[in-house]
Amino acid sequence: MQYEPIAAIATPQGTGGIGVIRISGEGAFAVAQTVFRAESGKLLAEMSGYTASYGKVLDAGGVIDEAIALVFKTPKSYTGEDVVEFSCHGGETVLRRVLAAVFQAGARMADPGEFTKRAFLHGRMDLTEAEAVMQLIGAQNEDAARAALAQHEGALFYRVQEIKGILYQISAELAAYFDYPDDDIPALTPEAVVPRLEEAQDRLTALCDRYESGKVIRDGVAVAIVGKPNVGKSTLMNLMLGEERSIVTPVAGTTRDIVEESVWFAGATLRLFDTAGLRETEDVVEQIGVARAKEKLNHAALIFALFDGSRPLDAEDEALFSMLRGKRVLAILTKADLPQRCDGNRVRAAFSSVLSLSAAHGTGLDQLESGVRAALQLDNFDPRAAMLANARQLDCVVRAKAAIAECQKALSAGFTLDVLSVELQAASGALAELTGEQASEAVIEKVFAQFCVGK
Ligand SMILES: Nc1nc2c(ncn2[C@@H]2O[C@H](COP(=O)(O)OP(=O)(O)O)[C@@H](O)[C@H]2O)c(=O)[nH]1
Ligand SMILES: [Mg+2]
Repeated sequence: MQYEPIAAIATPQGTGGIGVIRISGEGAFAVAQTVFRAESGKLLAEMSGYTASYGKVLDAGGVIDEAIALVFKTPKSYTGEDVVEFSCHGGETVLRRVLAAVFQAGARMADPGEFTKRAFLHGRMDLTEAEAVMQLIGAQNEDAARAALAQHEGALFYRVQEIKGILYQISAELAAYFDYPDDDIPALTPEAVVPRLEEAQDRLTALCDRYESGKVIRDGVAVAIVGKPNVGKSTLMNLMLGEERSIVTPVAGTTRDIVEESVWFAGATLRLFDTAGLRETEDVVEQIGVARAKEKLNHAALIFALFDGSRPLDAEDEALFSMLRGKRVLAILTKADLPQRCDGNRVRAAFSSVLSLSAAHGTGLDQLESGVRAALQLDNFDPRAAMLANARQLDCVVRAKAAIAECQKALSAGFTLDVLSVELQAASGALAELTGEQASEAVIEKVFAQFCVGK
C-alpha cells in the first residue's frame, strides 16, 4: 500500500549546482509525468527502477528548467513507494517553480520527516534507524557521523531485538508451562530464569552506560572553568581556543561576565565557559558575574577547578572544595612554570583527578587532554557500537530495566514464576516502543516532527 503523493525540495535552501525535488507515493509517476518531458520521449512509468532520464520540466506557462529525472519503483526506494527525483538547477526560484508545478499536478507538500516516516511505516527501517538519519545529517564531527551511520544500519535495533528475544523466550516458556500444565513441558525453574534476566539487564545497563559518552560526542559538552580570581582561568581558556578571547590582566576581577566559546579538544566539542573568579566582592557587576559562575557550576557536565600553583591555598580555594563536592571535576594546578607553593596533596585529597599545567607556556595540555578523555569516558568510545541516540530511547530502556528489576526482585523474594508475566510484558513493550514496533501514533509523530522538510 502506498500513501498519497507528497513532494518537497530535498536539498538545502540557498543556491547550489543542483537542487533535488523528491516526489513519493501512489501516483508519483503520473504527478511527475505531468511536469516532465523526456528528451527520449520515454514515459517515467515505463522506465525501470534506478534509471535516469534527461528532459525538461514545464508548467502551464512553458519550460521552467532542464532536469534529470531519477526513477525508483516500489518497494525499492528510500520510502518504499514509487519515487521520482528531479535533479534541477540549484537556484531557489527555479526549485520553487518546479515544486509549485508538482503541487499543481497533484502532490501535496511533505511534512517534516515525512519521507523517512513513510520508510518507517513501510518497514524499510525501524524507529531507531529512522532517528539515526537525522543524526547523520546533523553530525558535527566524524565520530558522531560514524555512530549515526552504525545506528542507521541497525546496530541498536539488532541489539534491542536480541534483548527482546531473551524476554520473549522467557514469556513463551512461562506461558507454555502455565497454560498447558498437562503436556510434557519440562518444569521451568527460577534458577533457569534468573541468569537470563540478568543477561538482559546487563545488556540494557551497557546501553545506558554508553549513553552519556555518545551524547558528548554528538552534542558536545559544557565545561565550566572556575576558581578564585587570578588563578589563570582566562589564560587557560585562551590557550585552548588558540586566540585571545578572554581579557587577561594581573588585576583580580577582570572577567566579570561569562565568556563562552566552543573548541574541539580531546576528541569532543567542549563548550568552554570562562567565569568570573569566585570571591566575595563589593563590586555590583562582579557580584552578578560570581552568581552566574556559581550557576554554571550546576549546569556544566565537567568542571575545570583551577588553583594557583604558585601560591598557598587560601580560604577562597577551600570554599571551592566544598562547593564542588559530588561534581565531575578536573582539578588543575596552574602556573607550573613558577615555583610551586600550593599544597598539591590537599588538592589531591579533595579531588580524584588533579593535574598541573602552565597556560602561559602551554605545557601540560597533554595531561589535560587525557584528563578530559577519562572524565568523559571517551577512550572506550566505539562509534560502531549499539548506542542510544536520544532521551526517548533512553527512557524506553530505563522503563524496560525497571520492569526487569521488578522480576528479579520478585524471584529473589521467593515468589513463583507466574508473577513475572506482567512485568516481562512491560519490559518487552518498552523495548518494542523503542524500535517503533509498538509505538503510539503520538510517539511516532513526535519523532518525525523533529526532522527537516525534504528528509
Ligand atoms: N607565570 C604564569 N602566569 C600566568 C599563567 N596563567 C596566567 N598567568 C597570569 O596570571 C594573571 C591572571 O591570569 P588570568 O588568566 O586573567 O586569571 P583569571 O582571573 O583566573 O582569569 C595574569 O597576569 C596572567 O598573565 C601561567 O601559566 N604562568
Ligand atoms: Mg578571567
